[in-house]
Amino acid sequence: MTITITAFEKSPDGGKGLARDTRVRWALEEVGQPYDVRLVSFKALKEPAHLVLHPFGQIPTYEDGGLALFETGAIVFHIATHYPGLLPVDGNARARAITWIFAAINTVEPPILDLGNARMLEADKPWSAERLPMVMDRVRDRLGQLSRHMGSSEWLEKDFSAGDLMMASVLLRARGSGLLDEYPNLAAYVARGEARPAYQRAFAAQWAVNKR
Ligand code: GTB
Repeated sequence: MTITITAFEKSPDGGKGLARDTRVRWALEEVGQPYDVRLVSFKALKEPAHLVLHPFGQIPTYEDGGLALFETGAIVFHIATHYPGLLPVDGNARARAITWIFAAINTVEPPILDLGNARMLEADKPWSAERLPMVMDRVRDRLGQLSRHMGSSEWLEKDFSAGDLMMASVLLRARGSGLLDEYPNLAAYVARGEARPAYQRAFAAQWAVNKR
């Protein structure tokens, strides 16, 4: 049975790879698992056939035989625990890598998402100009902490892991604001992720669907 994921029929980012199917594609490419993609319109996301798979009416979902998953953290964790290549075998190193998956989605992603909303959805509000610097500073707080922690390290732990895949995917969303480039070691870290052949294949696959 081939794994099937869902992705936007037409991603609003026009193929920049920022929609969350890219991180799932990347994980599957890293572990060498072939997959099919079912493209879904915004309308279909909220229809019963999709809501059965994803109660919040979003992409991506992941189906493999009788298993259906949603939430990229859970999907990438599942892929990483099911197939070799994305988590260390040693117990402590494995637990640390898993910790970084959670750190990426629970601690680093929320302020970056808030900034995206502030820039895209709230820009026309009368209070937007007053709020935006505060939202940007919250992102800077997190990026600064991560930047100091990483120093000149290549990856978050010794070897590339699912934790790096999630962290780099989350940080990519901060690039458009210019904030990522304020932290050259983080910008270089993300670029190292993007240079991986598995990421390149994942990006190309979503680009083929969404290019503008
Ligand atoms: N926590 C969930 C997860 O990690 O899986 C969040 C999933 C999610 O937000 N999915 C978005 C979605 O389906 C797509 S990725 N939204 C439709 C809806 O909620 O109705 C978010 C996204 C959208 C657009 C851009 N972009 O244009 O740059 C980037 C990211």
